Amino acid sequence: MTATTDGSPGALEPRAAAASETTVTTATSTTTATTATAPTVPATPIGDPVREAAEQAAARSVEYLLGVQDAQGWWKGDLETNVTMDAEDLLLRQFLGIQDARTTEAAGRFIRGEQRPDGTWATFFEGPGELSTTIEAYVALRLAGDSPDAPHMARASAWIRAQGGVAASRVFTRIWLALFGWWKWEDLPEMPPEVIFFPKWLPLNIYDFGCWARQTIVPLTVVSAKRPVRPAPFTLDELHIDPADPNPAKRLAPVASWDGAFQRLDKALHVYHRFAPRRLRRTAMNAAARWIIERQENDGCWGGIQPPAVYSVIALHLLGYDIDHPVMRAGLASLDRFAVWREDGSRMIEACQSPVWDTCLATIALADAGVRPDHPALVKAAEWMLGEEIDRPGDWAVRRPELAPGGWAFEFHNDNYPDIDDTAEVALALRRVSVPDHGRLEGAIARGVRWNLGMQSKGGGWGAFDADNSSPFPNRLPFCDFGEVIDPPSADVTAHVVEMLAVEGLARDPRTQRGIEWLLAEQEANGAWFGRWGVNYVYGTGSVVPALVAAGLPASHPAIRRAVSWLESVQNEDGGWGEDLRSYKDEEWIGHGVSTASQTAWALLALLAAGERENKAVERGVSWLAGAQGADGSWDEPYFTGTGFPWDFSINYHLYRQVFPLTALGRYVHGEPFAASRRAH
Ligand code: R01
Repeated sequence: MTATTDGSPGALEPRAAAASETTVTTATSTTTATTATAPTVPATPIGDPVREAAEQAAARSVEYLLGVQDAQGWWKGDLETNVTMDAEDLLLRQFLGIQDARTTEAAGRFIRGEQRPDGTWATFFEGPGELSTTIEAYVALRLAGDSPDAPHMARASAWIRAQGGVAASRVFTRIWLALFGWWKWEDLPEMPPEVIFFPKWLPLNIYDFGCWARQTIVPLTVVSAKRPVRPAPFTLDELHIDPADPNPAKRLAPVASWDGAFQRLDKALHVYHRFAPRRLRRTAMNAAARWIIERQENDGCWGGIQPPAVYSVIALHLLGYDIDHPVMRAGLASLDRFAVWREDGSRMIEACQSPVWDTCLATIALADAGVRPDHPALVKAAEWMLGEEIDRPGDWAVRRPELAPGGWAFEFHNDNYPDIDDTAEVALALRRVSVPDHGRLEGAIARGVRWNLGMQSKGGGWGAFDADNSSPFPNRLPFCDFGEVIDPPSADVTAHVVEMLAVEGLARDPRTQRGIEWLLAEQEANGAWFGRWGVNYVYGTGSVVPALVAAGLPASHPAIRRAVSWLESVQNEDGGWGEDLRSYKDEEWIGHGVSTASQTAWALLALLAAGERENKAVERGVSWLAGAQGADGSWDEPYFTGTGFPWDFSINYHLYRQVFPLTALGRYVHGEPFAASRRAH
């Protein structure tokens, strides 16, 4: 895929005419690609306009998707999040003294372009202004030279003050400001580097944190112990309600409450900061440095995600690694690879990159659309995925020391953190492809199955990266006021694993059965499942129903019926489905929002799996997808339908709008994958 984005966020305009005005592109590659058997669905009845529209839309989508595959076999859509990525990148460069005019100017252009008329920045399309994001964006623009008196800046600072100013922003934001003396280190929660010595059975040891938080917190313990202050190029009085008293005292919670107890623990840690034995501190910081360096990936990054890379580079720098040290050089070079340079001269930072995830989902979509298992594009994709298998232990082995490796991560480089979701979906994708080296493919799937089985949590569900990562304590720390810091089992990941195990013939295995029980217990009163990594109940339900059916639950099962009724009840007038991100905060929005391509597809996947192919709701959904498709076979989707952390961190995966509709249309036209083998069981 090119390094530019298609992300001109405009309203999603269903292009109703597209399906009828264009006849099927009968380019040779499409014709050969889509020649496939359709064992479960009869041939097109004459004059079935919905089916014809679905076939044409799928054919165009196949063509589009094949056209954006990389020559090496992978797919990767841009991963759009919010401007804190861009702001923190500029703040890092300022802190290290490595700013360059071209980068600053392009990042400033991007940040400016994301500001809304009210002066704020949001964390997702059409979202509300968000205080910490707006502060970080404002500071970054000041670094880029924008005057505090410029109208767009004055609007932002007035809004920031009206929201409580810097004092009301999150811990990460105030840490960034403390690095330049714009906030006092003393006025931040403590996170001592000595936590690195906590044994793995002690509450609040680093392996009790989700891996993304762990990789962020370990370097930040070094930074907050060092309390560095670099001279600020300007003051930021305009971001405080009262610059003379930037941190008005807050009332403590009662001693007998969890909050009160952790607030007092934090006070004790502030005292400890002053009296910590110097040698213990130094040993702890050296241990942290070793921990960080051991986890640096071959490409120089950490965990394939941007925030840990930024903080690791700062921490190592504070411990004496200068800019020219190989570890630092590689780390800084890796940060440049998170940048997407766009056609308008702006530069967007991706929080991470999703090639493995996008490639397995695209492979499944093409296979569902009838592309032959030995089609060169699928073979190439499968061979690339096979090369991405991770064959060594990572942090996950702390909780599962006996388990043999064998899984996939989400990104290009993240060998220390394969995840259960990617492993399940890659196995499902590989199962759809025939490669010349059959044994290699079977071996990789078998190792992935075994690893996923070994990563099951105690209660029967699966988390994303770790087993049994459900401690209640990390969330209580005053330091942890943003996003998720633990990785407990979720319905969407558990569903993907159950589906994969069922397809691998393990539906009757007691471990799969425990996963099914866990899923059934997680269904909410409305009949839907919560979406941890996708927005929201439509994603959860679209993941769970196909899994339960694949595992042998009859479509008549009460849990499936309740899910079907719920989906029917939230379908939009236009025939599509949409669920606003506000559903994470406000029950009114559950199941409701502007129709989007990915969410409409998720609803259809559930309904089709539940045997509802003849349901009018399905016909209307399929028609919506066909009508919303562009002439080039792609869909547009300004709305964010991916979840990093519910509400706090949202993701617009630019390939979701292409792969999920194709899967849904393909299954509508050709029937459910594996339906025949399921009947045979
Ligand atoms: C972040 C942050 O930027 C970030 C970036 C990516 C993720 C988590 C999980 C997966 C894999 C992929 C990416 N799958 C389970 C997803 C499937 C759909 C998470 C966070 C922001 C703030 C902090 C991510 Br603190 C730390 C990291």
